Amino acid sequence: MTITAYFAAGAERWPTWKEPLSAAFAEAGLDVTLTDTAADPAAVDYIIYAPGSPLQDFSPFVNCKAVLNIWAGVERIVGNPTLRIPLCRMVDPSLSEGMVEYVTGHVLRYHLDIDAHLAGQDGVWRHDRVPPLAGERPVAMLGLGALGQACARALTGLGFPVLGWSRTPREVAGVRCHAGDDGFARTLAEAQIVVTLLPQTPETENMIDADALARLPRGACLINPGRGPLIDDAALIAALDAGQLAHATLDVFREEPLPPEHPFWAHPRITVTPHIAAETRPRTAARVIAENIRRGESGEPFLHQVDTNRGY
Ligand code: NDP
Ligand code: OXD
Repeated sequence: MTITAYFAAGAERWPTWKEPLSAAFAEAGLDVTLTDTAADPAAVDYIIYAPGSPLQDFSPFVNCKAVLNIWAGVERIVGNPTLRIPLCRMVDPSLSEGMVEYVTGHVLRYHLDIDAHLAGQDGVWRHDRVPPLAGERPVAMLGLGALGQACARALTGLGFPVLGWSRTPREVAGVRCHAGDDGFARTLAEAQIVVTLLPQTPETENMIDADALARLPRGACLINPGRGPLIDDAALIAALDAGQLAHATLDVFREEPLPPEHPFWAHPRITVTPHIAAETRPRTAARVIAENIRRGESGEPFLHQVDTNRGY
């Protein structure tokens, strides 16, 4: 019997996703009718979804078996009261690769003091110190999920001592892992560079507040590719202005696009990137969607199913 998959991830994405999805369904041996309209919601077996989609009322999709999100983050759908079927988030190799490149790139930028060298092309030969090696530069990874672990592995591979922090205790080879409130304080106390790869949930909102920033060694740097609300914006600016924090690289914001008048743009010690740390690439992500449909059809558990109580 034909399976119906409704692409509700935005009209602008349909042209680039249609072909990779069809190819992935064929590769998986699935007979899927892929459509970008749902004239008969009761006929839809799976919804392919993205935050910001016009689809907000899931109640007419009475036979739908799962909503398959093409983003890793689910904060804009997880609390939807009409969503009473499994929700799966995106975990795919390209997302992880992109995040690893973004995080290692910005960690190395801070570690090597690249900004100072770019700014110092003035004829002065400043050979006044031996720069530290990676092994002398502890990095904290807040969040040890799919992306946090991939980044932690890449950084340990480069020789950085990595401290990891998660909600539940985790073990990651080569990473000093902590959990809970006490673990948070211990992780921050040593970190010269902090990377936030936590989901946005009621528990993580404003996790990087004045108190957390004060726990860092003076002059630490922050990289946030997680979500904007993880950070208390005013506390961040105050910590930068006071020199407690040396620099911040921010990829995600409470409001996106970040409004032109937002103080982050003009701050001399903030780098803004436009939510590009890790993009979902249709070619690889389509295979994850196909695999989840195959699982749904054969009664196997879905991959990457969101725990709606936990919020991620
Ligand atoms: P995962 O769900 O795999 O991992 C989340 C991690 O955060 C887990 O280790 C989890 O702990 C930890 N965590 C959650 N809540 C808490 C808490 N209250 N206290 C401490 N730790 C907590 O997510 P991913 O790694 O796949 O993605 C992380 C986030 O990255 C996404 O939610 C999204 O917001 C963001 N993202 C950003 C992109 C960009 O381009 N900027 C692209 C893709 C994702 P535990 O291990 O115990 O469950
Ligand atoms: C995601 C993102 O959640 O792009 O996938 O932020």
